[in-house]
Amino acid sequence: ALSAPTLSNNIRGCSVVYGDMARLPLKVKTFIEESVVLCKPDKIHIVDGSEAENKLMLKALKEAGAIIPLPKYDNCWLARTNPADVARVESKTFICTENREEAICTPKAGVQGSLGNWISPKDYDDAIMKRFPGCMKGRTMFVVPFSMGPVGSPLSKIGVEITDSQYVVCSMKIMARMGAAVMDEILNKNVEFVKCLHSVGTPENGKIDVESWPCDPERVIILHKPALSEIVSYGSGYGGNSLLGKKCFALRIGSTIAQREGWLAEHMLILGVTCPNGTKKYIAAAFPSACGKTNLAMMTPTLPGYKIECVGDDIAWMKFDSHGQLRAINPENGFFGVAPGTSYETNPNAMATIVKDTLFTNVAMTSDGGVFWEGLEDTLDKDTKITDWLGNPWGLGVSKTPAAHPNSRFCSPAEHCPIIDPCWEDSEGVPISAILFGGRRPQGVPLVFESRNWEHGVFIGSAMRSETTAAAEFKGKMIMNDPFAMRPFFGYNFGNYLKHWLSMENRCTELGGNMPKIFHVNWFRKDQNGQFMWPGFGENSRVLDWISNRIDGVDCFEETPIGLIPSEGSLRIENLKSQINMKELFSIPKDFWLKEVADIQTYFDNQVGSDLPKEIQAQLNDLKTRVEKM
Ligand code: GTP
Ligand code: SPV
Ligand code: MN
Repeated sequence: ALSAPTLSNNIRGCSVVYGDMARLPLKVKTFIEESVVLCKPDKIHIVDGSEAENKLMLKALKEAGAIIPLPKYDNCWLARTNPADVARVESKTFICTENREEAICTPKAGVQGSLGNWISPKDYDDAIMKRFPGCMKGRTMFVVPFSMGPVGSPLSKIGVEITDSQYVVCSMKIMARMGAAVMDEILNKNVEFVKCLHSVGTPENGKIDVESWPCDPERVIILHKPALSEIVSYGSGYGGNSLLGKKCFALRIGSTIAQREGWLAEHMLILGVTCPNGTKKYIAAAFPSACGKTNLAMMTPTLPGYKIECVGDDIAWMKFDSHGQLRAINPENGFFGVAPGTSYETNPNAMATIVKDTLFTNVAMTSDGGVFWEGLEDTLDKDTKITDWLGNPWGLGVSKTPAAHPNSRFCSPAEHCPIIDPCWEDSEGVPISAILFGGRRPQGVPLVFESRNWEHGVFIGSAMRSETTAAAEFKGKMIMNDPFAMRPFFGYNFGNYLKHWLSMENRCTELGGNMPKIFHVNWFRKDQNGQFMWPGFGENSRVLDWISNRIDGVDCFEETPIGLIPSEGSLRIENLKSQINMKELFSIPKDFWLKEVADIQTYFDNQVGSDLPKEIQAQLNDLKTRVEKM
């Protein structure tokens, strides 16, 4: 049942139209008071996370034309954003510290830094005062208590997001544990929480371009102040900009907490792989945005006898336990996955997940009340009409523009995934045996190679590069450095982040544990005709098979200058649907790697400078020597 409306209650003269004032922890009340004074909302709604409340909010969103029902499925909805608000905005994302060096590396003179943006405390305050005063006039302010990680788990962390977007509230219900149980946790245990303030904003001229999706793209800004555990986000309603538990908290603020407390907050999927002999291992993998984490995490293996189970598809919090075993939790509660490319062939488990309780954003719609995007062409029959993500009629083979935005997403509860791991909510986390790095490398980089040791593995993470995708604001395809797939998400100086990663080895050894092995994978190598050389998706189980053997210490590798690759015949390629040129797929062209080494050196010199740990420079020097000897 709904809690009784508490109309007599108000906070700083603003009436609380929903929620229990009596159960409000003092610190939360203070946060609401400050936000009310600043944003001047009409009303306050304290979110309890109940199903009844969720229904009311979805109904209100539907009546406002902000979401469209998808009657083909069960409780599924489509939101169309303002076309100017479709992805994260790295260039407008800032970390605020007293000293610049705490937050970012010092780039070489005359070079634009690309490892995060720093903002001074004064400019931080100014940025807020230029945007927030009165920004919620005419709107309701929602107060969303949420937990990253299961409520009450020792590894979990709590946040309170204040937002003027019902879309955000409904998405947060899927993506995080939220509501009254979390508020009680704050009240009863007096725990600290991350203060998250979000407004979709109001443009300076007061004119909202797209009534159903208010935002202020001109003045969008995403601010983080780790010292005060504070996040302030203005002007965008889109995923990573507005669901503040995700990238802002679990990665940016999270990485600063992790550094302080001696653990790792990473942009990684977590999967369990069971081998034909019944043994099970867990693997974490960092690939840049839209480079295959969700797909690997939910993979249907083609190799007989293998089983994959999903713990998480985007974020891992990892910590060594008292025995020196690295353990990981997925702090999230749902998937905010890339829609295009998801299909019954590539990811049947995702397809089964998204037909219930899912909030889609910027996908295309079918005339029978379903969804459509690039990759689902086979599901269409002749009479189905399609409306593209902008709301215009769209014809297969006729229209020149994509039906769905390339960064369109599904937002679904993790518990609906048919292969969700039985241990996915275990509070102690799952034991991690290997860490994978990877990216979109059309040239030069083999399907898989293993690092020589931990330090070499950390170097491989630091030198990661990948073709840009639609997940960020960059236009056109170019190869960009994306160390640890964390470039947009570092909460502190990348040089110190590397030192933190290097320090993990001592931490583990002192506890008597074994370090996980580190690998690099590349599903995206292309041949001379621009075709992918490796079929990917379920066939990636063949790579996991080799990795699993390596974890078990099987002697199935060959040394190369860049690391260990499968020895002849050790990567199982039987029964592949198409012929693979294994020689090409694993070739390590000397010219390419000489240039790669030079490019990495330039990158380190330009972007990391004196913050680069000497161990990492030494690894690059060694690689250079080995490649030169080829
Ligand atoms: P974020 O949610 O942005 O962090 O992305 P992600 O890393 O989870 O990416 P996701 O798995 O959603 O994949 C993004 C795109 O890569 C989709 O269009 C997929 O179809 C494509 N993709 C994923 N795995 C493979 C693969 O093994 N081979 C090929 N060729 N494409 C893949
Ligand atoms: C990513 O871009 O890495 C995502 C989507 O996972 S968003 O939450 O929008 O950042
Ligand atoms: Mn991501």
